[in-house]
Formats: sequence, C-alpha cells, structure tokens
Amino acid sequence: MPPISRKRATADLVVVANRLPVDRVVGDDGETTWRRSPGGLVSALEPVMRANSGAWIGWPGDTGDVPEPFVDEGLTLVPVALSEREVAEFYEGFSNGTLWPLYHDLVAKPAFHREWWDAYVKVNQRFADAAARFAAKDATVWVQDYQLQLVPTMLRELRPDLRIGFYLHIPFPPAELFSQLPWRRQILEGLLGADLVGFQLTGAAQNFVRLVRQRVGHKTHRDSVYLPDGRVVLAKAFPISIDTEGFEELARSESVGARAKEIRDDLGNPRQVFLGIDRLDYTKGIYARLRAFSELIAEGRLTLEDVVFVQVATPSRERVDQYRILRDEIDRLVGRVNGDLGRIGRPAISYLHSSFPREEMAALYRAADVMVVTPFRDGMNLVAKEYVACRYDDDGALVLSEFAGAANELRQAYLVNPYDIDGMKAQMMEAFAANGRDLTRRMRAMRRTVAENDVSRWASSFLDQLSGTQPTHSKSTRPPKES
Ligand code: GDG
Repeated sequence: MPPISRKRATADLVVVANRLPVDRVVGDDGETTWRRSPGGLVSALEPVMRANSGAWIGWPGDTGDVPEPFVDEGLTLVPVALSEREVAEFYEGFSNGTLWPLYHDLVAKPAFHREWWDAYVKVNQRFADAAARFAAKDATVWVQDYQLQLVPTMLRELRPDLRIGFYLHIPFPPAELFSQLPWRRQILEGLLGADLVGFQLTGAAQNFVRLVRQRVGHKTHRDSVYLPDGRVVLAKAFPISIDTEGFEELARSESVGARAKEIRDDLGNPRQVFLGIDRLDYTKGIYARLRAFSELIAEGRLTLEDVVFVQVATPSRERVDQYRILRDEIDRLVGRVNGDLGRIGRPAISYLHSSFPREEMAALYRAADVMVVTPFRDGMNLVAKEYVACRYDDDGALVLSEFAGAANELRQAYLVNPYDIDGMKAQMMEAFAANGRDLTRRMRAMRRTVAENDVSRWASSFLDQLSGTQPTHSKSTRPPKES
C-alpha cells in the first residue's frame, strides 16, 4: 500500500476517532492487509466518510509499528500508535475502566487512577497533534467519543483556524454522577474547545450545559455556552442512526433470505426465534434478559417447541477484569439453563461468543421473530434500528429497554425496564403472543422512523449545524441578558 504524499495528505474533513475503521491482518507471507472492523462507530460513519472522501485518524487496534498514512478503498487512513502500556492505561484503563462505567450510570464501579489520567492526557495530545498536521487550512475536524474528550481544546490551541465538532456516542451523565470524576473540570474544558458538542439525546446536552455552568462558571443560555473570549459553544442532540437502505437491501437479498431459512432449520424450526446481539458488555443487560427468558421456560409459559433464544455476544475488551467476570457469569448461566431445561438437540439458549460478517447479522435479523434489546443504559443502540431496517415485511417484534437512546424514537417497541425481571417477562410474552395486525402497525411506524432518519441524515445534520456555527475568529456574540 503506497504511503500518500504530504501534499495530498491535507484534508478538508477529518474524523478523529479512537479506532481506525479497519483491522490490521498479517498474512502467512508477512504481508499486511486491512479488513473492515465491526462496531457502532464504524458502522455509523463509514458511508459518510466515503461520500466525503475525508481522512480518518485513529489507532489500528494493536501495538505494532504503525505505517505511514495510506489510502484504503477510497478512505485516507492516518494510524496513531499506542504502546502496550498506553493500551492498558489510556484505553483499557481511563477510557473503559473509568469513563465507560461512570457515563453509564455506574452500572459497574468506575476506577480512578492518576496514572490512567496521565496516559489519557498524553494520548489525547497525540491525536490532536496528528489532526493538526493533517487538516487543511480552515478544515472541519470531527472528533468522536469519550476516549478523546480533551482533543477539541488541544487542537484549537494548535490550529485556531479549524472548525471543530465533537460527538459523544455514549450517554453523558447527570451532574450528580459526573461530579465524582477527579478530573471533571479538565474534561469539560477539553470539550469546550469544540464549536459544536453533539450528544445522542437532549437530556445529555442539558447535563453538559448545566455542568459547565456549575463547574467551570461560564454563562449559558439554553443550548449555548458563552466563553470569556467571545466564542460560543453549542451543545445539541443528534440521535445517531444506521445505513437503513443498505441494511434493507442486504436483508432482501436472496442469499440472506436463504441463510435465514437455514438458521431456522438448524434451530429445529421452533414457532418463534428470540434474538439478542450485543458486544459482550455489562451495560447491555444480557444476563438479565437470559434470566427472564429462562424463567419463562422453567415456568412452562414458553416451551422448547415454542421458542429458542439465540444470543450472539461479540467479544469485547477482553483484558478488562469486569468483562472477563461478565463472560464467566454468562457462560455459567447459559450452561445452567441448558443443563436444567434443554433436551437433546433442543437447548433453550443458543449462545455464540463470536463476531460475524454483516450478511450473517442480516440473516439473523431476518430469522428472528422477537428481537430483545435490554441495556441498563445505552447511548443509542444500533442493533435495535438494524433489526427494524431488516423487517421489510413489516413483521417481527422489538422488545426494547427504555434506557436505550433508541427508545426515544422507537416508541412502538415493547418497552421494558431491564431492572424489572417480571416486567421484562411480561413484555416478552406480549411480544410472543401479539397478533399479526398489531405487529405490523408497530413495525410500520418504526420502519418509517428509521427510513427517515438514517446515518447520512445524522451526519449531514451535525455537519450542517457545525458549518453554521459562528466562525472562531468572530468575537462579537454576547450572552442574552437574562442568563
Ligand atoms: C456505541 C454506543 C451507540 C456487533 N456485533 C457484530 C457487529 N456488530 C455491530 C452491530 C451494530 C454495532 O456493532 C453495535 O452498535 P450498538 O449501538 O449496538 O453498540 P456499541 O458498540 O456499544 O456502540 C451505542 C453506538 O456507539 C453508535 O453511536 O448506539 O449506544 O454504546 O452496528 O451490527 N457487526 C458485525 N459482526 C458482529 O459480530 N458485522
């Protein structure tokens, strides 16, 4: 893969994200190739980046030497290196051991370690330096997610000419929780380097503005923060979505249809197939949902002729303790449920701890009568939207946690509180027993929502809003009197 020259390396739209949208694959001959990698952010941004021929700055996902920037399938990729220790302290530590649980309502206990914070600062600076080198004059830079919250201000210091946007894919917690963070002020100030800070939901944007007022002392009014130097930072909601058309097209393809049938055959053609697809993460509520389902079987409200639960858990953050513990807990639960309730050739839960190509995901969505998405807290949850996009016959039921961002839009789902096992059981039974007309009415409405609000609309509404923000050199705006 030829490296690209410095001149061609300047980009008008630069995405800065923790991960590059590809994984490095080293063949038997030692040759390096790159393969698309799964994950919410990649699924969401790839179509937009290709359409805009921008540059993407990110970590390749391992600690090997990083190559020079290169072009892969029309996408300019700029790899940023992380050492073994930085992966442990910046990525597994501060990002996934501190911020992830803190921002997800303390579903797990966050750990606070000063050396993790130091690594977070150092790595954020490296991403900011790369963006500063790569962006053309007056370019737009779009920084992604919780791993890089200091980049906006670091980048603004290096390149005041840039228009900078930031988008948070996960929830932004209320002041009462966020205030536990020893470095709360630095994080808020880091984000304020952006012209536009985007969130999944309005409530998250409001949490941010309130914290800025309380903890940093800036004047605010509704969705605007007024900085002493005259700059105005906007904080708004932009609910993310999926490539709806792409998913539907895939679901309609003959091969996916055939594969969906094969999956049902392999499962022994039960009356209904329940499905869960998640990264193996403690925020996703996998354990609670499988427990609810197994109780329905144990109580005889569902039988093994009626149903099977297919749970796909994509391996994730496997070196972080809490994730190892969760994996063991789910292994044990599935083993116990199948041991107690299953019969030869008829397990209650068909559990797959692996990741699959997109085609297989679409076939699973096609094969499932009831999709069960029960996170304790989730920024959006794209799986719920993907399921809806694949149900082109307007059938199938979605059981959805009210604590997923997606519940804001997919109001016709069977909404559940994942902390309430009995409530979940009741909704799963409702979904199982629903009549065709009711399912069609619900699915049609949800399909309209995801068709109208797809990922390209999400990206363009963010970028349009960003390009309409006040130019950074103009210092004329003053806060309204009453705030
Ligand atoms: C974060 C936020 C927010 C999963 N397994 C495989 C696979 N996937 C794809 C799914 C979906 C994506 O990964 C997962 O997205 P989610 O939204 O469900 O969850 P997170 O990974 O936690 O994403 C979340 C999202 O960012 C976007 O802003 O919605 O709230 O937590 O697209 O299809 N894809 C393939 N094989 C797999 O095995 N090909």
